Amino acid sequence: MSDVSQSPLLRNFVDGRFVSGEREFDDVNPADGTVIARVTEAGAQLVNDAVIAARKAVLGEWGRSGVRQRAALLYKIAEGIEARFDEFVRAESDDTGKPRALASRLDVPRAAANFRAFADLIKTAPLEAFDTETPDGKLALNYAVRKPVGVVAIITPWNLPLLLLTWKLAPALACGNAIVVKPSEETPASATLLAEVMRDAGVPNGVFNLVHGFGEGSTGEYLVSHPDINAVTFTGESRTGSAIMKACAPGLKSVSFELGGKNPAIVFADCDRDETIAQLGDGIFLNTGQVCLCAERVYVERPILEWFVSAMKRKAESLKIGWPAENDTQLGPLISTPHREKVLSYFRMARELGATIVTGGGVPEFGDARDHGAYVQPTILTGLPESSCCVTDEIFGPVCHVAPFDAEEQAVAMANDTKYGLAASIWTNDVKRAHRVARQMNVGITWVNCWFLRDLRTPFGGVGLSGIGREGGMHSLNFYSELNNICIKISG
Ligand code: NAD
Ligand code: 6OH
Repeated sequence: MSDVSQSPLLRNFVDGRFVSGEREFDDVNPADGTVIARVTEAGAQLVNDAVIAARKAVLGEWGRSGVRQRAALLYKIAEGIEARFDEFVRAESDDTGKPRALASRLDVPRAAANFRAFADLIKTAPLEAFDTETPDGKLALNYAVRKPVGVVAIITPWNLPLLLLTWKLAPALACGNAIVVKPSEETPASATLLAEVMRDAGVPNGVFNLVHGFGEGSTGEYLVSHPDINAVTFTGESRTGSAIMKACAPGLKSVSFELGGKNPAIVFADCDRDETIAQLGDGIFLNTGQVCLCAERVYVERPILEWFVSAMKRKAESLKIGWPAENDTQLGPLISTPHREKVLSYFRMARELGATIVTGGGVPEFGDARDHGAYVQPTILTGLPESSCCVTDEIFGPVCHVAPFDAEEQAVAMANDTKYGLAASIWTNDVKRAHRVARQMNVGITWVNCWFLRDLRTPFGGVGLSGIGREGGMHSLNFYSELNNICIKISG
């Protein structure tokens, strides 16, 4: 056990200063259960201070700042993240247990890329304009100008903490808003480091505020129900999205929700076999399966079912589960032991329902401090009915259920038979079929022969329980700004 009194204290950042909150809670490393930091929780008063500081910033110089000034600031923040790259990697990996190699390849570079992408975009974002013929035969010009929404609340989850926070923060800043962020209570470290980067980059006081704490009955709820918040952007569980929507209803705050998924992959017999196993293997197990886009339902054309199951089993068993800091580690722990308990409860239910556990299904044993961590084995299930909870619920672990199909229409129907609708992937070399099937997917994102291949200009979001709205590129700019249409009569 670590000496908690020696742990660093992660504080809130309000109006340009680091401040303590009311109570403290532990920040735990899920690789071995040690307390790595203490975190000070923002109560209702501090949340209110943060919203007041943000409002002051919007009403002040920042609210009148120009696009070039804001874009320059965003580039500076990107550079600030890169200058402290290793600290971010360590913070992200220690909080989540994800391999440092993964944080170095994905989370931290994407954080910097998010700022650059929206700095580029805001500089070139077009305005809409129309010449309008008037009833008296004259002409009017209609054009829309972009204004900040005001004070934006950002609430983020623990799986890709910095990536998802900056994905929302960068366009919100680009559009001239002031922001109050609440990261997940499980992963407070990278957001705290980001507050230092923001301060050092010269972000004006009150423009970026960070409050730490929990959701219901705590910081998150105080924030989303605060009457002076204009918009709430949230990534997390569908259930939480519904609670947040309720809190936003009285003030009619606008919302953008990126929520859970139970994503299908459809593997046709003509797929490129090695590529499919390599890339869909990531699509099932990356980040220990804790990516909202991961495939938890895999439908395989019957003639290659046996091959697929044994090849994916080999892939799962080849993944090196280890200490996050070791270079060759491919799989870290889950986020926490309570989350592992949830994942293991699905493994137990699968067994009770008569599933075949092709591989995994349990907890690895290390004989060292990792046995106090939240590790779980990568797991493949077969033989469950489509109606079973293991096939309908988002498990959010390194696990998938594999089922056969005989006809394309059957695969499409099974893939779409869900309340979620975030991402689908299709694996085939038949280009006509790829287009045909992709268009039938009832999701926000369809990948063909790839997975999690991102272009930050594209629409990103889900249907059904997977979300409300789209972010990415112009979709983000449209959420984080208000358009004021100006109609000016030109002649007469
Ligand atoms: P979560 O919903 O439990 O928590 C997310 C955030 O919401 C945390 O900061 C939490 O403190 C806060 N929160 C909880 N209750 C709240 C309330 N009543 N009011 C205000 N804030 C509240 O999600 P999680 O467990 O941290 O993350 C995992 C989930 O996120 C999975 O369902 C996953 O699919 C989803 N996710 C979706 C996307 C996407 O883009 N669609 C991306 C990443 C994660
Ligand atoms: C979910 O866990 C991953 C979300 C990814 C993004 O929001 C993104 O922009 O790539």
